[in-house]
Amino acid sequence: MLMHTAFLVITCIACVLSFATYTVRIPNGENVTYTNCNNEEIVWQQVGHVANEHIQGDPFDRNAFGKAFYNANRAWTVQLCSDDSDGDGISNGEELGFPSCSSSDVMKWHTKPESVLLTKPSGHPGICEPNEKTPIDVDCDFQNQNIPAAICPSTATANTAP
Ligand SMILES: [Ca+2]
Repeated sequence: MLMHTAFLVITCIACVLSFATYTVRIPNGENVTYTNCNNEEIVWQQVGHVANEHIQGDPFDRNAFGKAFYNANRAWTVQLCSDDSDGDGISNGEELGFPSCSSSDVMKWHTKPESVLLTKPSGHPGICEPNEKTPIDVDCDFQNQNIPAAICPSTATANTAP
């Protein structure tokens, strides 16, 4: 039992450390927030995951941005910057406050990050946040169905109605 508990503690510490490592691999990784249904702004440092120790859900489950980041070999790339992983009509770069997705800016960010002027993140790159740019055929409630913190009570009621 003691060995089992020790293993879980070590695994959990390793998990938190790896989240922290990935956070610094994307621009503004420590400054991303999400405004929930109750109009509360939540700091969301494990940007690629659907939850963390402060947000309900499975912290090992990746959101759309987390899956894209994983597929990009866990690196900030021109493609990852340009893509709109959560489908809400705003690119990952725009949501993270990255000035442009040009190869020169992405390269500068890797070699001399302080030389790239980031703005405040405008949204969360892994949560579909409906806005005027969201394509009409995108259903953010459907896109966010695996992200407990992004499911609003009214949506849950609507989904369970006969
Ligand atoms: Ca978003």
